[in-house]
Amino acid sequence: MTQSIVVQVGQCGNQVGCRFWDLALREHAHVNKKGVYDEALGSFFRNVDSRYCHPWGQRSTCTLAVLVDMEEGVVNQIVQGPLRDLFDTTQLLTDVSGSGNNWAVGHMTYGSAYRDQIVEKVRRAAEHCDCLQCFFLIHSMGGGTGSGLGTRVLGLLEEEFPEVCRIVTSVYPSDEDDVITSPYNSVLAMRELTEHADCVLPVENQSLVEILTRVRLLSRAPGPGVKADLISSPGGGPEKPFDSMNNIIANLLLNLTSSARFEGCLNMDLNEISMNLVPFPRLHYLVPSLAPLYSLQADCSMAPRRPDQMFSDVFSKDHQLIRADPRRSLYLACALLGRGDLLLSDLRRNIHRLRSSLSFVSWNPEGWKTSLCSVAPVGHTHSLLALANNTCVKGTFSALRDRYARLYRKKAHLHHYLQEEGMELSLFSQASESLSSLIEEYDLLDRASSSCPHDAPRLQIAT
Ligand SMILES: Nc1nc2c(ncn2[C@@H]2O[C@H](COP(=O)(O)OP(=O)(O)O)[C@@H](O)[C@H]2O)c(=O)[nH]1
Ligand SMILES: [Mg+2]
Repeated sequence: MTQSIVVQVGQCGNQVGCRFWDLALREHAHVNKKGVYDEALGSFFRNVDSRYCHPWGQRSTCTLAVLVDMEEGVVNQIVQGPLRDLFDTTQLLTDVSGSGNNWAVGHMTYGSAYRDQIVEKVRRAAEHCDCLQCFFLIHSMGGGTGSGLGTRVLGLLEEEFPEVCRIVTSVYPSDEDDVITSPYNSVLAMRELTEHADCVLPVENQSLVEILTRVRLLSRAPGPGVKADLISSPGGGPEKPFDSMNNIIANLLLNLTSSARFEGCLNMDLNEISMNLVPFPRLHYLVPSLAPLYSLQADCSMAPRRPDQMFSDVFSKDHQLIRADPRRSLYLACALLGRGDLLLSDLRRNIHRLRSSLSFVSWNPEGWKTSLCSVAPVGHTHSLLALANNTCVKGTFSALRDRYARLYRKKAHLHHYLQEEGMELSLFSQASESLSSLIEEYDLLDRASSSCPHDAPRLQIAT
């Protein structure tokens, strides 16, 4: 039995993480009605002697998680809320003043101050594992703690546990983000992700906002309205601003981890994701798309999606969790992770049906990785997650580089960063060069593919 440890850093990381735990417990409670600790829980939870009962019925269960934030508010809410008994209080780490939207404060100042405590907490979580397979880091790119300290934690995980796979869920800021310095924080964090992660699942807040806007339009259509139980905050209570967005990200994580948590006829180990989808070490950004997506939030006056519709959905622009259209760009590889009543024949038929409309690199035309988990998400009969290693991701990166360049040209706000010990101007130029060369690597693949069309007709040789 293998285990994974979730490290959630900063406000966004902790809020998304808690949504994941809440929904994961619901799924386990749905399958295991007795509410006792069972093997399926063992990949992300551990068994503890507890008198308490969690909101969805499980007793004696504690997450394999480390919660880090440099202000207290979010973590305090979690430990006072309905999920409080899920977290071992020795696995929490907070400070009071926060990182002030400054990557350098998180990465350099708090990173140095809390290095040993963080390593100690991760080691303690690792001691509960028979075979530690994977770290899941959850954070945002635009703030200070998740972005700065989160990426410092990523480097520490690599140093201390080099053999354990590091999968990062990174939330990219929207255009109207209220953090003015978010382009700096994101570009500085990008270099760390590119160098130290095995896989990164980028999620753009702007894309989530657009999905939710469409959901709202749909739910105004005749029908009973938005499904309250799926958008409420963890364990009940009033909805908070990011709840609906975090619900989508948590569902991405649920689908991703379902094979590790439940049985299936075609299981995928988490470390197979990077092995199969990442042909070059730096090009490890996997664009996620989910189906059903709209009925996660909207009411089911929307008919459930049939399996073949879901397969079309995950390749459509409207279902991507970043703003991109993978059908118009080049695939290096693609994973399809199905859940519920999907069959192997559904996978095969749909890959066969769709492959001619997608372009794959010429040296990996059959770059598909598939898995099936028999347990569907609660309230659905099936679901599908696609992870695309696709050059379309460079659009998000180019937009970020442009926003960064606008600030950097005027050297605006730089003094806040440079006053932190360990922070140097050269780190800015190295980070922006790293991002530019990443974009260039995707560009090169695109150019190579357009200069050598796979299906170019061959010359007929007269005989
Ligand atoms: N999707 C999502 N984005 C968030 C959440 N909280 C903050 N953000 C975004 O994350 C960025 C700020 O990072 P935050 O996590 O608040 O900062 P930190 O606490 O210093 O890591 C901004 O782009 C926010 O819009 C959240 O719960 N969900
Ligand atoms: Mg914060």
